Amino acid sequence: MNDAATTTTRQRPEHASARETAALLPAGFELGVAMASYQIEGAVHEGGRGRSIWDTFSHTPGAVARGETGDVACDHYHRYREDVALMAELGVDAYRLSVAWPRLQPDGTGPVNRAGADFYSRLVDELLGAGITPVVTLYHWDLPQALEDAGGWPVRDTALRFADYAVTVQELLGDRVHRWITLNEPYCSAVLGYGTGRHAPGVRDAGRSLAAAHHLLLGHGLAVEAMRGRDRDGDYGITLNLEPVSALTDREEDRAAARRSLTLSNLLFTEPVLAGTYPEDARRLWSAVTDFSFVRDGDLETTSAELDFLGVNYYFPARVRAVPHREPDPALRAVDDLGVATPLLADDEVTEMGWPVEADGLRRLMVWLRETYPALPPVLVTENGRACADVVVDGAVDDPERIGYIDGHLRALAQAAEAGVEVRGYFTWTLLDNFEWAEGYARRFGLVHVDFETQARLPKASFSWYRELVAARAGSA
Ligand code: IFM
Repeated sequence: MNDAATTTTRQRPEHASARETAALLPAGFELGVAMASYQIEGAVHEGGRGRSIWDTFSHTPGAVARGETGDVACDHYHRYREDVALMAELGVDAYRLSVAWPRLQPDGTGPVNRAGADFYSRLVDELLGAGITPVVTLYHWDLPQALEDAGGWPVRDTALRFADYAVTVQELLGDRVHRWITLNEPYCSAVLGYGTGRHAPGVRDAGRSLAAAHHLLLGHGLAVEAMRGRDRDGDYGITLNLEPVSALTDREEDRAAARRSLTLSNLLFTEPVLAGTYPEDARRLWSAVTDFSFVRDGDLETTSAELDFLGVNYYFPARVRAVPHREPDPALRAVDDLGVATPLLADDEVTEMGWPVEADGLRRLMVWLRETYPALPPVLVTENGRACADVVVDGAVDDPERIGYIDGHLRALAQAAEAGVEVRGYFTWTLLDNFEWAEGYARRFGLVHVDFETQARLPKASFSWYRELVAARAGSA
């Protein structure tokens, strides 16, 4: 989000003990970890898996830092037992995993690929055997390449294909999995994938990006309706990456810029999902690039299908000021060229991703959600964590910045709960260092260090801290 240089400090941050933080969490609060298929599985040519847009993109010269790919990643496909054992050692209640669509339907449609189905079935059994609840995300960005070749998310048919795939996964795993997340961060799929080209499939087209956003949410709603029709007792949600947005100054132009920024980062997704409408300024903001004719009668009823929970991923706040558009001609503008900037501030603590750290932003975001959407379903924080410049010294990784980050955000969440937001749980991103998309392997978010040469896993200090937190929260420490 920010282009500024990264300056992670190595001082030990002040943080309370895990026990003190655990005591602040609401009763029944769930603690977990999250990972995603392409970032960890590897084995891209095994078990009949089809090609995804991330296989194509990561093999495109210049697309990913150092030309890195997810071909091997953490080799989780072969080492999942070891990884589940790490989760069991951590003591987490739940694991948020994602299913790779091309492992189950290599071309995005048609019969199930048995070897792919068997892999996820074994993984789910392993989790249940360890007393860990699987929370399954159906789409964490690995669209089958065949569907992209047929037009991808800018095309309405992809939403229908997604709903079919969702039911297929439910038929396979629904006897053991009852908690489902349709999409992870449709903002990234639509805006980074089809708008800025930073992510797969690497398209830069504002109109197609907005159509993709709509069809992603349509696919979400169709999937929820179809899955709920099959299992009324399941829990169905979507994960949105959202930002608490504020203007950097009180100047009218900065406040207007903040509103535009809010529309793109939050409202374009929260309004169709939580209110069954589009943000009031969307049509005006992007009138030069689309007439929104991809929105058909009845679609917004579908996108706003009833949810059992809202998944929220939070990493950083947006402090917005007005700047000139990069492209003067509105018809040629990128989807995110809204005349806004989110600069780093002088006293910002900044992660290895270049993102400013603001734990209280999570509280503000939660309160904003509740105030904006009175019928807000219970919230799960489905991702939150920090990339650090971890180093192995004498066989150990000391990562106090990550501990401080997680601790601070959990405390902010406890405050949001006290302010009346129904927050049910928190999944830290992530268990293993993994493939961080366009940034490759150099950005480490894990509680567990991975040596990508040997695949050795080494729990970091944050792993011990999180284990202590989980045990203290469970009252069993
Ligand atoms: O690694 C990603 C994840 O796949 C989606 N949410 C943000 C994380 C950190 O960038």
